[in-house]
Amino acid sequence: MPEQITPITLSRLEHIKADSRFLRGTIEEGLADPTTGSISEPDTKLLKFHGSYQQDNRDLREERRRQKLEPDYGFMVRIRLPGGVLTPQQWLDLDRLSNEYASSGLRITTRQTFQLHGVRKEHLRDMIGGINAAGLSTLAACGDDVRNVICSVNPQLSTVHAEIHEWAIRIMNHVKPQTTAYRDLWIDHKAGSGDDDNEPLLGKSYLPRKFKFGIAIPPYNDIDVFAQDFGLIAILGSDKRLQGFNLAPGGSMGASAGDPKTYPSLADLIGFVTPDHLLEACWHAVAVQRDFGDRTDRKHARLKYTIDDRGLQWFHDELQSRLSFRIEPPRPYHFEHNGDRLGWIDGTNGRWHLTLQVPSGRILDVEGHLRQTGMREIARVHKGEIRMTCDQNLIIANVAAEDRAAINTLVEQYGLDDYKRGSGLRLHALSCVALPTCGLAMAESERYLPHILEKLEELLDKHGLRDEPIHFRMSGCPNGCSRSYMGEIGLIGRAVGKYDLRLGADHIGERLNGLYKENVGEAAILAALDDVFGRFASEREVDEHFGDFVARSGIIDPPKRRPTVRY
Ligand code: SRM
Ligand code: SF4
Repeated sequence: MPEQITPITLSRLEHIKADSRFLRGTIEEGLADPTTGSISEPDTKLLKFHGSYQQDNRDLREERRRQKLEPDYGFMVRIRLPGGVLTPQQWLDLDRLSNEYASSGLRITTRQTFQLHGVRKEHLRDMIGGINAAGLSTLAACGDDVRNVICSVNPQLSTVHAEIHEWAIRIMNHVKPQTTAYRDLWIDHKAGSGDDDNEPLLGKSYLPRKFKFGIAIPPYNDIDVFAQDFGLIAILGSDKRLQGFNLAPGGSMGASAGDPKTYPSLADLIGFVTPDHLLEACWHAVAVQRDFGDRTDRKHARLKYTIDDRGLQWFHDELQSRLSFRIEPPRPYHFEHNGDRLGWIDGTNGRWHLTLQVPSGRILDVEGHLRQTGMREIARVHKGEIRMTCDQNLIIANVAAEDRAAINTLVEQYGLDDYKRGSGLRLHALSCVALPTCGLAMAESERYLPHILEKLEELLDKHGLRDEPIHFRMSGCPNGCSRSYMGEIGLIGRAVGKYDLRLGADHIGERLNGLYKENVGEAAILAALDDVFGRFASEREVDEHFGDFVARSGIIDPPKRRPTVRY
């Protein structure tokens, strides 16, 4: 009997990618078509690799449908910014581009970079071309490729931070797409044939799904290293010099509502590599996923599923078999927390760094609050750089002592000193974009945050918990873009006005939260938290964090901690 071979049914996107002539498709023609504000559906998939999503204003959908108008199309443009560092001039360039071509200012993302929303099709080239003219890029900010490589923003250890930032850039450059389509389309304004293109790592079908690297510098897990497809933990010696990196594959948050085959997961440790081996390890980690990731079902295509299906040991051995060196056992490290340290910090280089809290990362002038103008004025006088954090905040970094007063004046003048106000929970709150731009949103997030924070602060005041630094993360759907499964309190949108209330993640990014109330509205959320806050206030142990209390007291039985190897 001949052996039966089961044909593999590739997902439709695999065909679109493979036939795209290295991400060209018919984007050039679509941009030139003046009869619509949109591009074709296959091209919208390819456009993501170029750093842009076609969206439409969901607030206007119904009205435009009634008026028989096409949806109010606009494009979101995301910048690739490994390690999240801008010069003041680059800030001013982005600020100008946002005013000329975007609708809602600059939006700092949970991966240390920017999105600009509402760019019209006819301005997409001006926007992406302008970003490139500023010395930045959008290539691989979205799509089935290696996304923006993030790293710890740790001004206190500025020499190590600078070194790690360099590694983030090096990894990004080592694994990014090589297609000439990006230059052809956005800089030279032509389609190009792609005949001479080659993608030595990604191949012509690119990756099965997105792939995320992030580097943490203990004791601060300010990037949520275990939420990365491939987390890297910088290991420093007693002399504070970099020895190498622990490797932590298999994290990611995304899940689909009602589909138990999809779930958030934290990474586990498989070993340690020295700096000279890092790029080789990263390249082959991507290659393993390229070769073994599921190309038939996009909901099952992240590295976590490849690892869960085949085993962590299998992944280690497969990676090892491709490397020219031995992966060493993981080395000890210790994390203390996974949030930003707000306010002024004295750096080791004699310079000062000011971390500003930016609610939902939105830099926009609104009535009574001129954040965008304020940041523009700061960028005009600032001589250091501006760093973005994975908590959607920003750092005015490398300020000379004599320049602090001028920065302080502007911060106060434009009300950018949110970090001095508000509860501990407010200062540790993240929310994803959600409505009206996100096509996947099931509920509000960024727009709902101010309201729910006020309500939660009333409860915190009632229980004497105003200054308690509770990590609160909200997302408008189960994809978890605010890493909401890692909030000590997580709200995850399920329908308009309805959220899953999740509790019990730890304070250092090593344990996910668990479901407490499913698909509930605001009244039920507040009633539940009133009760749990009350118990926390009266029953907590000394210095016990909210998430740990909830887990210890049995209010919730959250998932096990990661990594499974403990130090
Ligand atoms: Fe995300 C899809 C926004 C970080 C998991 N994410 C989206 C899209 C593009 C919606 C879409 O596919 O149509 C959202 C655009 C909204 C809009 O209108 O702008 C979107 N994600 C964001 C941002 C802007 C949230 C924010 O408020 O800051 C973050 C941009 C990061 C960046 O600069 O690259 C963002 N997304 C994340 C993170 C957090 C992280 O990476 O640390 C996650 C969880 C980690 C992970 O990857 O699982 C995340 N986003 C997702 C998923 C779930 C993926 C999955 O494997 O299940 C989707 C849906 C998808 O890809 O199909 C998604
Ligand atoms: Fe959109 Fe969902 Fe991500 Fe929020 S979590 S930005 S609603 S995909």
